[in-house]
Amino acid sequence: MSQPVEAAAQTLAPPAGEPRLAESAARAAELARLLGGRRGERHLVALQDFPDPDALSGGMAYREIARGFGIEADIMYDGQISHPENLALVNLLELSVLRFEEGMELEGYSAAVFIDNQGTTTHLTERLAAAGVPTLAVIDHHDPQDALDPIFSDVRPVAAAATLLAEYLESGVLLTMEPANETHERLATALMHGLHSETDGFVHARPPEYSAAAYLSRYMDSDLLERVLCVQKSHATLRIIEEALRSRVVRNGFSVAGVGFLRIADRDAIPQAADFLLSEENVHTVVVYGLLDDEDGREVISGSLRTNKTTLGVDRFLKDCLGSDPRGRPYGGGRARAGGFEIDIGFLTGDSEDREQQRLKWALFDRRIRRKIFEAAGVEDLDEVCGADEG
Ligand SMILES: [Mn+2]
Repeated sequence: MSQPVEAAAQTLAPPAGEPRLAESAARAAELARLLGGRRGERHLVALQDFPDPDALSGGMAYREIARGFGIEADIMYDGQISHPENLALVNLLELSVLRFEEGMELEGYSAAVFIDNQGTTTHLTERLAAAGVPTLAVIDHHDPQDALDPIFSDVRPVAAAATLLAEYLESGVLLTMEPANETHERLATALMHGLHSETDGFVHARPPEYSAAAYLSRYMDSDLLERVLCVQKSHATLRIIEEALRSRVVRNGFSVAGVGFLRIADRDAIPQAADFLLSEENVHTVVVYGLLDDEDGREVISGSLRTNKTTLGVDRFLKDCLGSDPRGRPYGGGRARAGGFEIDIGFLTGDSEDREQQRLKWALFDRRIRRKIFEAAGVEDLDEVCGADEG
C-alpha cells in the first residue's frame, strides 16, 4: 500500500543535499586545522557598513567558534546599525559589536575575517590593509569578487551566509552545540533570524536554508526569536508611514510617496513605509522618499524601492530613472525586489530657518522625483500625477 508513495518520495528527494553538507563539513575541517594553529590570537570580524541580521549572526558564530580554539574575536563595522529589528537583535542577544571610530588601533589584530561580504561593502578593508592586518578568511554567499586574498575562502551561492555557518556547526567539527547552553541558544536564534530576514521570512528560502533552519530549531529559543521579530515601531516611524499613506499616488500598480523632511535618525522609516505601502491591493511596486537633514548640514534625498514584480529589474530601473551624479556615479541601485537611492541636493542645502523656502524646496524635489519615476514606469498622464504647474 505504501510502496508507490515511497517510490515517489524517493524520486522527488533532492539529490544535492548530501554533497553540499559534505562540502561544508570539509570546509569546516579545513577551518578547524587553520584555527588550531592560531591559539592566543585576536581576530577582527569585519561586517559590511550597515550590518544586517545575516552578517551579525555570522559574526557571532565565528566568535563562538574561535573561542573554542583559544582565539578572541571582535565583531566590527564602520557604519550604522539603525534598523529597529537589527538593534533589537543586538540588544536582546546581548551581542557586543564594535563600531569603528576614528583613531581606533587595528594593528593589534593578528588577522581579519570577512563574513557576509568580501571586503567590497565595508570601509574596514582599506583600514585593515593600512594597518597591515592580513586576511585570514572570507565566508560569503554573494558573487565572487576577488578583492581579497584570504588563506581560507568559502564563497558559495546559497541564500544566506547564516546557511554556511549553520552547516559548519552541524558538521560538529568546529563547535559542539549543546541544547541547554544559553550562548548556543542565542547563537542558533540569531542564525535563524539571519535566515528568516535574508529570505523574506523563508518565502525565498531554498532547500539549504530549510535544512539549516531544521538543524538550528533544535537549539534556538523561539520566545527570544519572537521578541526580536516583534519590535514595535517608534512614533516617528508611524508618523512617516502615515505621511506616506496620505501622500501616495498610485498609477499602473506603482505607488509613489514623498514624505517631506525627516531627521537622519528616522531614515529607516523610509524602507519601512515602502514595505507597508506594498501591502496595498493592486500595488506591485512602491517608491518612498524624503529629504534628510544630515548632522553636518548636508541635505540628501533618500529613497527606497520595493517591488514584488519579478520582471522589474530594480537596479536598471533606478539607474535609468534617476541617472548619475556629476562624477558619473549612479544615484540609485538595487538587487532583486529592493533598491534605494540618495541624491545630494548640493547648493540648495540650507535655509532650514526659512519655512517657506523649505516648503518650496521640498515641493520642487517632490514633483521632479515623482515625475521621473512615473515617466520610467510608463505612466501617460504625468500632468495629472505630478501637478499641471510643472513645465
Ligand atoms: Mn547575506
